[in-house]
Amino acid sequence: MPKSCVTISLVEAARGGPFILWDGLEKGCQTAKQLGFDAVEVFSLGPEQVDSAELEKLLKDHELELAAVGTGAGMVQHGLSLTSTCSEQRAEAKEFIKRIIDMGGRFGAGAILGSMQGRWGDDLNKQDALALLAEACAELGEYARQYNTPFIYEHLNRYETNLCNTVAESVQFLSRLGDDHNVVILADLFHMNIEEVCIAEGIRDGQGLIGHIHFVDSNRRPAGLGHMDFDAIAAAIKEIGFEGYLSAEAFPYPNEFEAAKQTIESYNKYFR
Ligand code: LER
Ligand code: MN
Repeated sequence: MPKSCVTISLVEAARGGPFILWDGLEKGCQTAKQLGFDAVEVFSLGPEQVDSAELEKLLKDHELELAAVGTGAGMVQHGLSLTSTCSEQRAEAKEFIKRIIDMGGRFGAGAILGSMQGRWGDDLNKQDALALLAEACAELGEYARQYNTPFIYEHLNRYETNLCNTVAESVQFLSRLGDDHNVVILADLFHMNIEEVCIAEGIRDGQGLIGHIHFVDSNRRPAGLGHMDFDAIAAAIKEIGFEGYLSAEAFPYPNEFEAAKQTIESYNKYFR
């Protein structure tokens, strides 16, 4: 059965972004526990912002797992991209992500590559950009193996990247890495609502490769507050045997607590 998860953002600069809980790790873990979530996903500025001992205690005290950790601050705060045309910048981007893999790894959580994948254009054509991205994903997947966690690749909608926009494109992209890579796909339902012909079909396209899901409605509000057909989506998620996390990456609408509550109610309705 898929597990439930809620996002906690520690990045003030990302205020207004699609994360549910914004009031620190302790308060976030309390709310997650109170509502019965299995796990939290943490979006931080980087490893130095998270005190591992504190996080370990909070997870233990609240009986929560760490589902995944985001790397987006590498782009938002530091402008780092794995497809930069500057090799030093690419190396810096990889190092930043490796430190986040280390941070999540000790809790069994994979790191998510979203906005740090960058985009092609200007001096970089699509094929060369995808080759750079493939090389980086292969290396970061290998690096993550030491923690027995996958590296998590998230394709985004066309307004956020022009590399991969659909599950099928991500599946094709990962085939460049051979059969023995350690990279899984993150299917974010919000991006899929923009890009897929049929969201349920898109989920089926990723059978065996989807390792994480951003559980959210069509308008980035919590699941159930938009026009997604969650009956069909949940059926596809069950059909592919997905047992990872359905992680709520949504606006804190109408407020943080109600957004988390709405999410767990939808999770219980469709997956329990
Ligand atoms: C942003 O739209 C998003 O979905 C994040 O999970 C990726 O950085
Ligand atoms: Mn997402």
